[in-house]
Amino acid sequence: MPKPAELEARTGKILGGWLAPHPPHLVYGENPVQNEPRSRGGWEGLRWAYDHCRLRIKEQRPDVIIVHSPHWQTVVGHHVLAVKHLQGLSVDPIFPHLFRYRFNLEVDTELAEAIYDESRQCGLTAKRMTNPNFRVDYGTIVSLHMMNPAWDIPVVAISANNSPYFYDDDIAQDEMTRLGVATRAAIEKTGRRAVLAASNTLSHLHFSREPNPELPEDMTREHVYSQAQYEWDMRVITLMRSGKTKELMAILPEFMRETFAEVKAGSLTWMLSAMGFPEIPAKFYGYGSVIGTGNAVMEWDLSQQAPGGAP
Ligand code: 2X7
Ligand code: FE2
Repeated sequence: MPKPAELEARTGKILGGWLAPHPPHLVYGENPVQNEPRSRGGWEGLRWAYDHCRLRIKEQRPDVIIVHSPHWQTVVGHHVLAVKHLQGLSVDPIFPHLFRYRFNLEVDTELAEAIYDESRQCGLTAKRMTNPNFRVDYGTIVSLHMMNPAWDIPVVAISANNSPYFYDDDIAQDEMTRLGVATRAAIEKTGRRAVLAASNTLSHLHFSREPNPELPEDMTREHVYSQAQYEWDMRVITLMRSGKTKELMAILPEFMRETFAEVKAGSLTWMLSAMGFPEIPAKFYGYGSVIGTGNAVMEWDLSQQAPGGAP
């Protein structure tokens, strides 16, 4: 019979979740060795907001970071990265002059397999991504790099199934809710201490041209797309900051319609569902526009909760 302490040690747990936006501009502004283009900086308000996440990850030392990315779009089912080691060059198709990143990452394949199994048990169409030459999308890489630039913690990446763009919001977000439940079950069964990342921008209308092609990081030209988009972002962030998760979920469809919010891809819904839609205030670390879009770095800290969810 395992002792209670051993059982406790084996019970997985979600330590927290992050709204972790992925404009490639953030990595470009950081000038890491992995990214070829060089910059003079830029978007510091958002980049430095990620310092809080880096610190938390150093303190918490999770076993794994799990990210759901809108830029790994899959038409049939929810795919899970299930190759132990992946490396290659990832290029942003819209901003190749800002993002050409040499990635080199370790995947927690046991957890990936468990997410796949649990997803199927939840009635979802799911697939393991086992191509060893797979080119990881920039959304996954930017969020993970900004959260943990040392890349010394294994990761799992989950695709954004395109259902939100084919079906009514209710049906599609229900898929993401079930994916969240499956993810949580997999974490608990494999005994992982996991941090989650919803790789999402908020309001998503953006300038159709770079304001200064000579200097993309020209911060005199960066601003919110419109007052209306900004006010929507603040409304949504206010609900997150006050722990009004039910109200947040209720206005998401309108938010998506009014601002083309990238949360439509399902990453935020997946993450909140995995965390049991916690009615706790999310911590706000920074907001900034990138080519007009609205982005916030925020944390739902569950580290004080017992395994199973109760605080
Ligand atoms: O993918 C993105 C994004 N979500 C927001 C802003 C700029 C570029 O890429
Ligand atoms: Fe995006």
